[in-house]
Amino acid sequence: MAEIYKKEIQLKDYPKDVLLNFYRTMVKIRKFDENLIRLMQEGKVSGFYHSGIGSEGLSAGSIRENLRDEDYIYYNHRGCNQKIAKGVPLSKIYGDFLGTTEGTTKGLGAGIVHSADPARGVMGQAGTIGSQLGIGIGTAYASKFKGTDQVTVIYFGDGAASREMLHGSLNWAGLYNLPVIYICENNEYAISCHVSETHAVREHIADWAYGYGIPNCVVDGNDVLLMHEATKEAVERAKRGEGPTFIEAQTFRHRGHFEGDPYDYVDGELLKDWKENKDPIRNFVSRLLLDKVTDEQELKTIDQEVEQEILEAIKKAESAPQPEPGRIYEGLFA
Ligand SMILES: Cc1ncc(C[n+]2csc(CCOP(=O)(O)OP(=O)(O)O)c2C)c(N)n1
Repeated sequence: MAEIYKKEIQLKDYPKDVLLNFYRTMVKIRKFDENLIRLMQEGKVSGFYHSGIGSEGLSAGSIRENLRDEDYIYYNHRGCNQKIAKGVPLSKIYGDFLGTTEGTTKGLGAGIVHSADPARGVMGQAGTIGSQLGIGIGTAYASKFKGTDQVTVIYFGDGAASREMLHGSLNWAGLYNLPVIYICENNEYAISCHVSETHAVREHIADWAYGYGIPNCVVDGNDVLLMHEATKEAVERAKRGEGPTFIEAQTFRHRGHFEGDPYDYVDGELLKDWKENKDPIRNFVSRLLLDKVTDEQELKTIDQEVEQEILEAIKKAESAPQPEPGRIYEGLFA
């Protein structure tokens, strides 16, 4: 059944700029999120927001050094992490939340689940949990049909994995040997239901892939480099024409299901342990400093640069106009 992905990783095997790029991406994701929550508290952004704080390593590691603009991703509803790692400009993501014309949807106010940036391979999500498992098969099939080396990566949660769409998707991917990578962001909870309450699978969610003949593994999703290595192998396999891979990445969310969820169904000590001992950014910093790849001053400079970039992005998004009423008819075919 599913193996736990293990690999001895030496920091010296990576160029310094790549390592710092992983750090910068994770910090960008976290600060984006913190600032969006601030905008919500200031009453500038309304609606549900599903924070991705705690899972930055998973997205930065799998996407940053592995995927090109022409590779496709389907994000999940905690997917600002993935959009940022794929390079969608921050002002465009903020613009979607603020409902201004700077957004990827040019003012339709898409929020987290309906923004898309096809030029960067960000194909969006879908209205219901797990639907992306079905539509992602479309781009994967198209790449195979056209003979390109484009890879499709589909992100989804443990809750989404309990839906039937996963099985139809895996069957097609296995049957047609499609260049698709499944990344299950297993943060243990679907709203307030623990994964053990929603899955009949024997041990790991990745075990299901085994039944469809798809190579699979379970990986520590909070270790940015392990995540990078596991996904890199999957991308190479897909490009060699060897078909799909299923990666179950283990992580935990630091905040409730959505902003406003009291999150009282999780034991306080357990949450404290994830925050203090398994935080992807904190642990990566310790490693970088221990191996003397960088120093605190250099990391602080990156933090300040990212903070500045965030504030400029918010300003750009906020100062863009609201759409004209005619926007609603653009791109409408009926
Ligand atoms: C078909 C469907 N059922 C229920 C919902 C409501 N819903 C939104 S998020 C969510 C939980 C998803 O859990 P998971 O996939 O584990 O992702 P996580 O929130 O843990 O990141 C549910 C049930 C929905 N959007 N679509």
